[in-house]
Amino acid sequence: MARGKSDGVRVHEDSKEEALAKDRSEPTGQRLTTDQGTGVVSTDDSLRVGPRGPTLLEDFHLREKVTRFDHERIPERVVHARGAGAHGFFQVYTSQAELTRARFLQDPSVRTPVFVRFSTVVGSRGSADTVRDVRGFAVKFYTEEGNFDLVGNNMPVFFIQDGIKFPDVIHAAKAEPHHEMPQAATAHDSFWDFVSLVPETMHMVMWTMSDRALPRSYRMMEGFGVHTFRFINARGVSRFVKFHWKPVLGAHSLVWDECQALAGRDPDFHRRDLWEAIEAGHLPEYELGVQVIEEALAERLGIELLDPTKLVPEELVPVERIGKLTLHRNPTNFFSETEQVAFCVANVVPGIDFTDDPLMQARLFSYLDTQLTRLGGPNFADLPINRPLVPVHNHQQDGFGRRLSNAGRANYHPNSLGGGCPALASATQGGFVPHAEHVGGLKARVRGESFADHYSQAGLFFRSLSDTEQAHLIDACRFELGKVVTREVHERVLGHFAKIDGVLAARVAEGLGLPAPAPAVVPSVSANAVSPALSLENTVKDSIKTRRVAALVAPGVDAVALQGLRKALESQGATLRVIAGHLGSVKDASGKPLPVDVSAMTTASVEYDAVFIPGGSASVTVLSQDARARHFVWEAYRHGKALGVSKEGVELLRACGIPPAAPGVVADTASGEAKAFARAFSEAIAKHRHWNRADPSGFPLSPPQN
Ligand code: HDE
Repeated sequence: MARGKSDGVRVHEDSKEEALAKDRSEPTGQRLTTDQGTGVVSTDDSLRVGPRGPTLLEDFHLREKVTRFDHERIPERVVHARGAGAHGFFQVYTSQAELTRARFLQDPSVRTPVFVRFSTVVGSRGSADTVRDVRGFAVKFYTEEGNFDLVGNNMPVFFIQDGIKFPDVIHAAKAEPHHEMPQAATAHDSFWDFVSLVPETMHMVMWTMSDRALPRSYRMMEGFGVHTFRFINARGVSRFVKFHWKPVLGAHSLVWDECQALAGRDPDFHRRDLWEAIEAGHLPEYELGVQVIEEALAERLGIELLDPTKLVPEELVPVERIGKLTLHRNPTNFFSETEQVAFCVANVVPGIDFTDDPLMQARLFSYLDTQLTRLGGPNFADLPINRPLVPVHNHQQDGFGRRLSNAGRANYHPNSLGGGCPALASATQGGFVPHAEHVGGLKARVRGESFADHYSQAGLFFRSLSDTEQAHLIDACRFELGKVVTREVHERVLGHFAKIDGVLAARVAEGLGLPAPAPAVVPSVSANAVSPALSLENTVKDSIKTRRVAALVAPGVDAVALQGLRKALESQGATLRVIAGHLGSVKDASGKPLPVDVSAMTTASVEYDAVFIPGGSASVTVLSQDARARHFVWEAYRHGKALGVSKEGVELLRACGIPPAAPGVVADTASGEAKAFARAFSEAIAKHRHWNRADPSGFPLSPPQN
């Protein structure tokens, strides 16, 4: 429970820390024991008869050790199997009492502890992070009124409108059942066969083919509750609400070519990025945003709020930022926390309620159900990571893995033998009272007419993207469909694309060697509308915090300029890594050793946000003759990254065929004014990518010929 602290801030969070601390063990001064607590004198040799004789069954330590090992694995999540988690806290900016009675949204001095798990959807637990996929963004708030789980994604819409189709879309998206290929990818026949037959998927297909499916970092992606929820205030007034997470660092993406290289070079790219940022004290932050819609206005919006394939454009209903989530601690143990955390859409607190969105309704059932298998029975809520902070009192009992002991003999309600305990909680005592609403109608397997428009928001999304983003999306469709061998699937998909946008359809068709389909006119309320908020071009681009800069060096490098730049970048929260042909150190221009951070052998430009080429003619001559160094620079250039070059460094640019005046290339040849150079380079890095380079798509693929 919340309690006072000397600094006047109520830190509800501390009690979760204490609860978890009980389950953590400090390794110092401990002795090895069995699970029964018996001391172990040797764990290297089993108990045997003579030095070369048989092993004895009586060796209880051997049997226990191997048995426990045999049973370490649990089933991975059927979707979202691969994830990374972190602890943090949430604080509301001002009381939201007018909108909701949820207690964690009332008092800005209360820090509510949270656990967040980010994930990919399609791949197995051991798959790569940088695949083209939706990302899960699941937040468990341990509030004073019980747990609230906001189990969202990094895209605001979903593939299907009704949960009954979830097994179908997931079966189609995951590896094909006969040979279990491909891993963690939708670039195969069964996925595109399904979407070509189910047009409601088209809006989400646009999102998954866009750069949103390739986040630069979990710290740099938006989150969405997807469904329409309700906020209920203390007077019982209900309003519709859509939840958003807005990353303070802005939403930024990788490019597909980079993602594919990273999947091999560092399959843990996102997991590592999250872990290292938190360890370095660069705490990931996201603002909680809400779009609030009065019930009376809902119909006038012209958007079916119960349809999870639709979003509400921010320009129509602004996103109000009401609080901030900060991730401040990495898990102590991946399995106990990140793997065993069990989110459930049905975990809500008074003041937040559901709607009749048919996708949400199925989710209310599915999450609890899946944990019964995944976590081995009904007692998963007792696990430390899932346990609410508030005391739990009820008559649920027994079952596999029960950790708690129910006290007394009265395990039923009502009872007199137990003094009537636990008594029911009224609304004023924290009891959850479902929002009362009239429902009625014909019992039938039907879908409303208001769910019938599958193309206008797909078109809105496509039209709202910048030219570069559209080019990336078209390339993504060409790539994915290029892996599909069934020609009829191509044709059916193009038929849908023609209803979304004529240029999209024509350009994808060209990539598939098919004629452009005839433009199809689809009646739409928003035929020419755009929503600038949907384009990543319009995100926050004002910081280089946590950006990674590679500095390429060889003997004779100008270390003074390099150290000066390092200081300037680090003072803004970025890091600079010195990369050379070998580890250890290289001699700089004055003969002093310059420590090397990374061997060129083990890294590549895709692991960095920007590249710096310091001066020093001997160093630059060596690098210009080194194909690997040239490839490093050229690859960063074609991925749109900022390049900083000092003095003679420009020769390496020339060796790569890169014009020193190209956008995002900051050359410091003349003045040598270190501060001005650092400022200009930082500004170029903060822009994230520079697409207006040589090739119109911003993405020339062929390296220069020497
Ligand atoms: Fe999930 N989803 N889902 N989902 N989902 C699961 O629950 C399901 C949907 C989401 O980090 C499973 O514990 C159904 C939408 C996230 O642990 C499972 C339907 C959105 C996570 C399940 C949906 C999500 C899950 C698998 C359609 C965005 C990972 C393991 C009716 C709003 C949570 C588990 C974590 C996980 C079912 C659709 C997000 C099987 C039936 C829409 C972020 O219960």
